[in-house]
Order: sequence, then C-alpha cells, then structure tokens
Amino acid sequence: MKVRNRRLSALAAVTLVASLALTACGGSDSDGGSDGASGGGGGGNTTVTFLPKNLGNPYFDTSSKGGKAAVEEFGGTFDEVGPDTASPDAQVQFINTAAQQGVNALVVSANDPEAICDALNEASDAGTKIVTFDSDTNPDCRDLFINQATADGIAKVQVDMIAEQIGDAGEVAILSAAANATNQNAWIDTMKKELEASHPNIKLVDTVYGDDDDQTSFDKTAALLQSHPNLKGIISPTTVGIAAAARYLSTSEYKGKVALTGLGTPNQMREYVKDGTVTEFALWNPEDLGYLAAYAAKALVDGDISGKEGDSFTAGKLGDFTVGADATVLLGEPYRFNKDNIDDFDF
Ligand code: RAM
Repeated sequence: MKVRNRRLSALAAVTLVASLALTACGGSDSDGGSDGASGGGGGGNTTVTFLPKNLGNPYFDTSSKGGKAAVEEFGGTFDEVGPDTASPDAQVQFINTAAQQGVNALVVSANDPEAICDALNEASDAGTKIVTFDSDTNPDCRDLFINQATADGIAKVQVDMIAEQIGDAGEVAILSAAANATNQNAWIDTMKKELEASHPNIKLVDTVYGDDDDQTSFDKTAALLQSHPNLKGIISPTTVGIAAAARYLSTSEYKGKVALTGLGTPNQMREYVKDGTVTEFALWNPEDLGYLAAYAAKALVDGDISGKEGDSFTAGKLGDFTVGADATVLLGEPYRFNKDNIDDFDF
C-alpha cells in the first residue's frame, strides 16, 4: 500500500499517548545477531533490521538500543546494519541484503529522500515492510514514517534558542549533516521561514555540511568562524555536528562569545554545557524513537495496521499511537537541555 506524496513540512500532528519518557537509558545488551529467518509475522518470530544513516553515531546507537529492547519484548529477532558514512546511496546494499534474507521489516533513517527508493520498493515487493524513522524517504517509498517531532516544532525550538542566546540580533550560520538528509533539510527550510517571519534582525549568512562526520564537522566549524568574523551564533541540527562544533569552540577564542545551539545528546554535550561553551540545546529521546519504530514495524507485519490514517497500535510501555496523515506516527515534542537538567539524563 502506497501513500500520496506530500512535503515533510506538511506533516500533521497525530494523537499520541506518550510521556516524554526522557529517562535514563537502561542496561546495555549485546548485539543481536541476524538469524535471517523469514516468516509471515502473525505471532511467529518477527525479524526486524534497523538501518541507521551511519554506524558509530551515538544517536543511532541509542535508537537501535530502543529498537532492540522492543523486538526482544515481543519475541522477535533484531539486527542492525549500516554504512560507515552517511552518504546518499551507501544504504542501498544493506537494503538489498535484508530483502534477500527475507526480513519481515526494515527500519531506516534515510540519507536521501530518493536515492534508496528503488531498493526499498524492491524489498517491499519481496514482502518486507518498510518503516522510516528519524529521516524520511519520499512517502511513496515506505509504509510508515515514525517522526520524532513535527518539523515546525523542531525548527522553532532551535530558532527560539539562538534568538534567546544572541539577543535576537546578528549573524548566524547553520552546520548541518549530509547535504541531502531529508530531516535536516526540512528543518532548515522551516527555520529559514521562521527567521524571516519572526526575527528580522537575525541574518543567516551561511549553511555548511559536516556529513555527520566528526572531523568534517569540526573543520567546517573552524572555516565558518574564519569566513564570518561577525558571527554571533551557530545552529547545528545534528548531534554529530553540534558536538564537534562545541569541541572546537571550547578551546578557541570564540568560547562564550559565539553561541552554539541545535540538536544534541546530553551525554555528548554535558561537558560543553558545564564549561560554558553551550547554554542550551534540544532533542527528543532517541531510545523511545527506536522503540516506537520497532513496535510500529511489528504492527505492520502482523497486519494490525496498514499505514492508513486513523490506524492505531500499542507500542509497549509508550502506550497507544495513531497513524496520522501521510502514514506518519509522531513520537512527541523536542525537549530543551541546559545546566539545570542535563544531569538528569543518560543518553
Ligand atoms: C544526527 C542525525 C540524525 C538527527 C540527529 C538530530 O544524529 O543526523 O538524523 O535526527 O542528528
């Protein structure tokens, strides 16, 4: 079943029964092996493969941990595969392999809205349910998208934070992830509109791409500060980017002078909040996102939902969720982290 094409920014809010659940991570399990068994779902061993943008990113380590916990709860088999670099078509080979193995569901964060679509469609034709999470494909390449928060909400919290931190005036720049990343591009689009509409004295002077690679993001931060001597702030809507930028700023002459905010994980950002490099940033709970995506995959495999608006399912401890417009399920809202609360979180 395919759904109509629509822009990510038009995602409608849907019902959810979920506390923010920004709780500490539980104990860590060992990696799930791929037992590779296929089956018809319906109570059997449901095989679920997670395919993040790239491996080695703590954000996705945490979302996969949530996915694995969910799969273990419902007695399925979890696997995680993925490329080292977050490039547009690096995920294709992993999709092909999963389809050949006949996995019941593939849970993907897309590096590009279109580049992996042919492979996903082939997997779908072979009987694999396709769930995107975190970063969507075009809607007609998947059965369901599990969205962490609305694009409007994610854009607004970042614009609000930078405005607060620079006195609502001056030059800012964006340090993003990969240039084709669906999620970052949707947020950047909306941030630009929000800046134009509500912050006439803030000028966005540059957008650069660190490819969700630590060193590239670090180097791009240095280059931004070189080329824009009047820069007042940086927004980095990626956990890899904001951590690398914070590391650069923390030992530079710009520490405490150039503001940095965006989306980060508390564990990666803690030291920079404590040393005064960063005042406040935001995120959702990636563990909950992975957990919800795994339960949604199971509901699709079992035929409890088809991706139709109004379909509902239960996602274990997170409760009941309803599918909204464009076959999208919404986790919740972004949450702000600062020196007063950062020690309450462990992810
Ligand atoms: C990085 C990835 C991911 C994004 C987070 C905020 O880990 O780009 O897709 O959602 O940052």
